[in-house]
Amino acid sequence: MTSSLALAPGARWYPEAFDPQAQAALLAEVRAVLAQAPLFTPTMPRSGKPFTVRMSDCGPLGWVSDAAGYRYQAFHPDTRAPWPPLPPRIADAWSRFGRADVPAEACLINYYGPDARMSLHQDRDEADLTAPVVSISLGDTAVFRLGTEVRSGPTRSIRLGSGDVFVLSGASRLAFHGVDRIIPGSSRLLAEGGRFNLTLRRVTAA
Ligand code: MD3
Ligand code: FE
Repeated sequence: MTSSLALAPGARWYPEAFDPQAQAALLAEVRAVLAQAPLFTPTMPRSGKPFTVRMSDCGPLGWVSDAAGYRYQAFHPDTRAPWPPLPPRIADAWSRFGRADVPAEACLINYYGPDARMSLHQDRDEADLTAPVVSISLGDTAVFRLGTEVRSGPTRSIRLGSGDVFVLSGASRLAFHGVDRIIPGSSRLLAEGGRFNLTLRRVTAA
């Protein structure tokens, strides 16, 4: 049994849904993906400015950003190789916290070093906005900001720690959100420090 908190309609937080042993097993799956699909540095579509977060993906589709824009595609932007398949424990997390009837199509892996952040944004590159997004945090704590569907609306700050799961659906699926900062040294899961966040999604319309 995993307890949870409803932060807003459609936004549910499961603190420490994964115990340290399960976190280590998920991390091993992430490492194996990254051995095949190394972290890349996305750039902003208009300015070409690099993100401070580095990324990779697994599953049939992966999210990328470069001069041509934001999109999902089936291959790594640098190696051009197909994304590795979803590893079993990551796929199971989608079935358990997201949807059991259809598999996830994309798992975006974000890596935050000590100075990385993610500005307030909406996730709207998915044709299917009815499916939830499942987020898994591994490593250093993130100071996460959750707003509403309106950019200028009120926000709240939530500390997402290692092993936490956050599920967005329904009325919160188009909420603005971002990562203000991470707290270096707050977890010992990653030998190199920093934080991985996995987001599992459906991308194509049903
Ligand atoms: C709220 N990632 O990859 S995960 C992203 O911690 C992203 O790396 C953040 O925002 C991170 O797009 C936040 C939690 C999350 C994920 C998707 C959401 C919150 C969300 C979609 C809608 C509203
Ligand atoms: Fe997002």
